[in-house]
Amino acid sequence: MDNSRRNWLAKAFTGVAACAGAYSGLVLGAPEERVIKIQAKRYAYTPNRIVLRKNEVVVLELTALDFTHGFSIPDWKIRADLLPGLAIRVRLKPESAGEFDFLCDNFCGSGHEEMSGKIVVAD
Ligand SMILES: [Cu+2]
Repeated sequence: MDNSRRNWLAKAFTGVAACAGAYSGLVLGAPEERVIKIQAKRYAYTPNRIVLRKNEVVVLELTALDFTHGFSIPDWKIRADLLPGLAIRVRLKPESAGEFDFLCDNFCGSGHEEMSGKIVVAD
């Protein structure tokens, strides 16, 4: 995919996010993006270890089951609130290999501090 097409897709995706599903056909029509579903529930993400390839565009689709958990990747300055029952999509393109922690940054109870996971970016 060339860059202009990729940029177009990025814009289309932003529009979809803003329109709350009104153009859901466009999401389904966006090819080549791997969608990884993650569930958040006191006090864990499932899965909690996600392996990506460098420069791979992926969409994390996060769904909280029981509480408005947070989702934060501090190294990449990315965060989102995960409203219960709503699939929240976070688009990523990791540009360097390594291991990056993600964590819940909305206090959710006694196990909150352990609610975390790891994104492993392979070269
Ligand atoms: Cu939490």
